Amino acid sequence: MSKNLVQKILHNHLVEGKMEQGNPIKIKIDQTLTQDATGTMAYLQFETLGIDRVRTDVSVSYVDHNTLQSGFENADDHRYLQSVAAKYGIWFSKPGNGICHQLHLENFGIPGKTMLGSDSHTPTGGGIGMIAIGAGGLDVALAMAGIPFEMTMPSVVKVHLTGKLPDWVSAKDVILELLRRKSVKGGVGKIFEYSGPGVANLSVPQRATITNMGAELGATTSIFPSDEQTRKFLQRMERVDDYRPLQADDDAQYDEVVSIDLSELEPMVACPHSPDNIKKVKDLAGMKVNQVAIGSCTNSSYQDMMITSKILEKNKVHPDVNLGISFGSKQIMEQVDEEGGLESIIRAGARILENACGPCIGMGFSPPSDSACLRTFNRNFYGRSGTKSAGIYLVSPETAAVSAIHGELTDPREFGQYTPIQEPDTYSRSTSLFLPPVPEGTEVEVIQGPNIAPCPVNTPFPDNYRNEVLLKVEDNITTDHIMPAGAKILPLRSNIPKISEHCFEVTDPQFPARAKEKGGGFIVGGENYGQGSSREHAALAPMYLGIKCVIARSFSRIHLANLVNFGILPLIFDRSADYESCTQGDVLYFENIESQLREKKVAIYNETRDETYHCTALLNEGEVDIILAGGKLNAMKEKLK
Ligand code: MIC
Ligand code: SF4
Repeated sequence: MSKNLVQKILHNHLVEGKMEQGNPIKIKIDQTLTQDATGTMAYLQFETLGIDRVRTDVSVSYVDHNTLQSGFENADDHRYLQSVAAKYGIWFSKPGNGICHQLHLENFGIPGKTMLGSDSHTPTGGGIGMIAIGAGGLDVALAMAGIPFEMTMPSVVKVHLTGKLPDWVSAKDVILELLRRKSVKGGVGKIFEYSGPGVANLSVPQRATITNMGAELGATTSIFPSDEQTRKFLQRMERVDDYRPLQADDDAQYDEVVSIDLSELEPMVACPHSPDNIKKVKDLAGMKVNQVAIGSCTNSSYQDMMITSKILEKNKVHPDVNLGISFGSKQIMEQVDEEGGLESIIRAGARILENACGPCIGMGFSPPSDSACLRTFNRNFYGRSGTKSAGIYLVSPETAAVSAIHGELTDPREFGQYTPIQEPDTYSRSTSLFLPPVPEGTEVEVIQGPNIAPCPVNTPFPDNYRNEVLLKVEDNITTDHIMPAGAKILPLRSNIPKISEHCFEVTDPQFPARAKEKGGGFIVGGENYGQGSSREHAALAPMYLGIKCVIARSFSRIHLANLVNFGILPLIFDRSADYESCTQGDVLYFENIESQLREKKVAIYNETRDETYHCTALLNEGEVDIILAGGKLNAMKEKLK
């Protein structure tokens, strides 16, 4: 039977289950990726599994999120990560080397392989023809131990590309157009597979920009075929042996088709505070801009940086603008320098930031109050930049650089002659900040500093439970609302008791105190609850504060899995009216949870309003066992017994 590309790769990796949409399947994972902000918890959990060495083809631990080291906390995390990597046969990428997704694409990505990463933008690997999926740290820890990854078989959307991008229109504009059409929840339960004659006109880094930001659609992942562009990319990286061509069969079937004519696209902008709040740049042109940031895992490739450099050449950054540039990798920085591009950037008055996530996760470079800030990043959630009153606008590097010169949002097509960027035949391979796995059998001591607390474990789920609704929130609540990041909170990622004090800080700073006073309780959420990052801290912190159940109108994929992993019951209201009626402070009650969960239906009684809410538990048998055991680690230990 003919297959699409997703089906081909999943079929090659299928361990259990039937590949029919909505079915639970288990797949073999070839590669894993972690970053420092999720990595410490992932490795603490991995260590409890008692495995001597990772059981993947390749596992890489990157340090890119928290590189400020404003106290001992991060430096200790990095030392712990380095020692764990050495002990268990994992590659280690030192701080300063670059951003995990860009680095992985350049150094490890292989068409046709599967990858699980403890970061929601892991689908960047889809740019090189991988099935690359973001997940919580625990799932990545299990994958490193060789345990297949379980997921619900997604539907496959064909994105049929025709035409060629016009000058000044960028890969970023392709994904912004898709976000305009589909919204931040339009991709939940789906994989986006790109095809059509337009694909050949996009380079691997351009494709990676598109698959990276597929995460903003809520998609499980996105993927491009592997073709001549892929071969050229791998050749430039001196890895041509990793190339293999991969295409869908001609008569492959899809669940849905979307068509985009690249030649009709225009420069786009995602307005505050959501990546799907899309307008055309020309319709907002003239808006005063105070800060511009170019970089992040979405737009920090050689092409992105060189076009920035060409635009800045012989120009000056506007006096009212601060322009910050972060290169995706040390290799890209060196290559841009070799081509003379760094000089133009520096002379124009840009600030060169570290090769790391930096401002994308609020690690410095926060914009001023009430300002408008252009960023080539992927997320503009409320408060994420560190300045609640600032408006973050997501744009392409072309739009960002031209606007930085003008001091106002400018359609880059007005800039003049477009200089196409030619990639070098080979990159000056820069690998000095990569530490390869040490040979098996080498004695390595794992060093754990005082900020690194053990990962807390939940208690078995109660059969009957009565407590208050501690918080009710609206639609599209992000993990940045639930467990904010930024320079003050991120250093606490290895310490759940401490970081829990900041849970829901953006929405309701009293939440942690209230949760402690009431001994836990319920959270009520709207649609797409927990969208955004893969951070399992958004489940771990509520768990630590005693939350037993989140009842929402719908959930994002990764957060739902993280809630289950840590023994918090996710339930979906059957009727929207019940969400409307249920109020913060109401007392809720359920009983006989095990038998109700086995039926996938749970009745919640609201004592305060004398109402019964009928809810659905989207959990398979294995997941019910996990909830009842108080989380995945407990359930695994039960099984091992
Ligand atoms: C993000 O972009 O939100 C992050 C920070 O990279 C997160 C991971 C984290 O919170 O550590 C993600 O995307 O998963
Ligand atoms: Fe880093 Fe931002 Fe990419 Fe997350 S989205 S991995 S914070 S650059």
